[in-house]
Amino acid sequence: MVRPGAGTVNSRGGGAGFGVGWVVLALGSNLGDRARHLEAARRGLFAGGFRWILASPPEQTVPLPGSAPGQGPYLNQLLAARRARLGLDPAGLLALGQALEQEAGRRREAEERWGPRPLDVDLVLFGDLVLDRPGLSVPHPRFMERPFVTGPLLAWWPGLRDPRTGAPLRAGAPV
Ligand code: A4P
Ligand code: MG
Repeated sequence: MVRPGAGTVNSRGGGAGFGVGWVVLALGSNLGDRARHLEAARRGLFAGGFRWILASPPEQTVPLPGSAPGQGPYLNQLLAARRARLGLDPAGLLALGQALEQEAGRRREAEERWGPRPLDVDLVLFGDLVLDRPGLSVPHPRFMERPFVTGPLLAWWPGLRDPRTGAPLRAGAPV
């Protein structure tokens, strides 16, 4: 059984199509005590209404091509919560993630594009919702390209498709 906020568990979410009832966030950190930043984010998200019950093991990843040069490796992790138990809409969830980024010491206005950061919280999927408004696109526009995102998603929901295009996710998709 998963103990939300208290550690990480690699659980299976269910079969094909199961993903529509779930909301998925991706965490990333490559500055400071990365594991501590992720842990604080897990706790803060849960306390803020994102009652996650699935968490992938934190994975060390090299900066994606296009990232600012000279930065260290990331710790990335995925969290998933039941959409029906979520006390937040997509904008509220983005705001919660950004507040936690700030608490971790992130100062977005002083950053270079794709520079190092203590915490990044990305809204990856909100069930099968497709949303494009200024400052918020769901699904996250680049989630299909990132193996550290598609890998855990496929482990939880084999057969999951991109809600935007209907394309099936592929493990080890190109970065
Ligand atoms: N925004 C729009 N949609 C979303 C969404 N679904 N989730 C807006 C989160 N934010 C969303 O994000 C820029 C703007 O995107 C925000 O104002 C928000 O309103 P940001 O967090 O300020 O900056 P960012 O994260 O650097 O920008 P971006 O373009 O979202 O970058 P990504 O795609 O998050 O990639 N390498 C490794 N190994 N691991 C990583 O996690 N992450 C990045 C950043 C680069 N290289 C990486 C990793
Ligand atoms: Mg981001």
